[in-house]
Amino acid sequence: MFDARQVRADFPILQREVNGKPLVYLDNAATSQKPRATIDALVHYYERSNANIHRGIHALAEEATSLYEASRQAVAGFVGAEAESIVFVRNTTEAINLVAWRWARVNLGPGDEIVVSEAEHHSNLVPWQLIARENGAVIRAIPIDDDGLLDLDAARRIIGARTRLVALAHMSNVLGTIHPVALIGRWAHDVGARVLVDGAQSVPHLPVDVNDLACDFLAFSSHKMLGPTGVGVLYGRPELLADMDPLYGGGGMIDEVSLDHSSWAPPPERFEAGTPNIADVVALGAAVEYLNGLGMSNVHAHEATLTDYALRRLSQVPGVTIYGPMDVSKRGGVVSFNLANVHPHDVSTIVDQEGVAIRAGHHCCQPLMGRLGVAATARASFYVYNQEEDVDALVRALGKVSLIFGGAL
Ligand code: C6P
Repeated sequence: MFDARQVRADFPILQREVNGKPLVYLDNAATSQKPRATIDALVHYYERSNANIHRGIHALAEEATSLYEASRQAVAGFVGAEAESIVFVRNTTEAINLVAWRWARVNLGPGDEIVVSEAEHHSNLVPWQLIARENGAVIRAIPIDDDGLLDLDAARRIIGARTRLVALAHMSNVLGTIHPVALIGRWAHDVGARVLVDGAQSVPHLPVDVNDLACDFLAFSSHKMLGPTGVGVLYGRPELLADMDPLYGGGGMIDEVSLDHSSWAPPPERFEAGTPNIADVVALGAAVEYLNGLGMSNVHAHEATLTDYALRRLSQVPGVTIYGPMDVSKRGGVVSFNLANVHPHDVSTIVDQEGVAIRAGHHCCQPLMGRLGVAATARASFYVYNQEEDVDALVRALGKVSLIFGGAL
């Protein structure tokens, strides 16, 4: 197990103050902070190796190309995949949209069903709605129960002969629930459907292997896993990617072009038209190495311990409602809560004055908010550099909320 205090020292931003208080960063589900290793890789790339890739044959171009492709190898290894099945895009949202427009739009017709859950992020719902409008597909949602777990009996009933795609978040960005995507994926495969896993919240925090999940597509974002913004990853089963047309046309994605016809390069280049985000992809490779150094099982274990502590401490706050399962074996390090009669934006603003950064809002999950019967929640989310004292700082800051709102709680 690593020492979170030592890890914290690797993150320059965590040494700063906010509102005159030491920064306590608990908004990791939105984006993580970056270790010196990621920042150095970015700076080093621009200072030493900057050139366009897959084009020139001068030394610098070849160096930049091999750094970019080494990062693809590292990312592939991180999720148990081959490099050819890793496509670099901008973020999880773009990865899911790529599958929507170039797989679902082509392969689904009227009445074909796309199964999601009630707890999906808009990025794993709105793209399917757009596609359904085009091709008449139907979206069905697996409900969640009062503990924030997927209703597996309902899932069993909903997944059937009409199901062509099951698209599920591996871990909820609101409830923290880790969904049994491998099990549900097997049910989907049994009826001949494809499986897309939204790994935006799981890949940064748990060991994830596409072979164990047996998924057809996996989407995740660099910026939530210690890497830079502007890079997302789509893993796709090689035979599925090979069957898909590109989303964008241009340089770098073709085999041959004439004035009236073009043929495509094989994946992954087929899906990476134009000059990609080379520097940020290279720095993502450094972030992946950093996480490998910590060990993903250790990352998960650290967050489970911290989440258990947070659930116990937060439960003692007067007027609190915590959403999602209380059993840490069923969840990751995301804890949503509300204080009675206080808007979560007020909670967030007041704790921010104490240097504690949390998120408040609907977290891009409006259908889930409807299911929970709230407009918004406050949310604390943890990562490798957080410690029990960060939870203590949050609980102390919530005490200030109680003082200000006094009788309302
Ligand atoms: N959730 C949060 O604060 P992008 O923005 O494309 O990198 O990731 C989208 C996304 C998709 N799925 C899940 C489960 C997510 O949590 C997110 C991003 C952030 O919860 C920003 S809304």
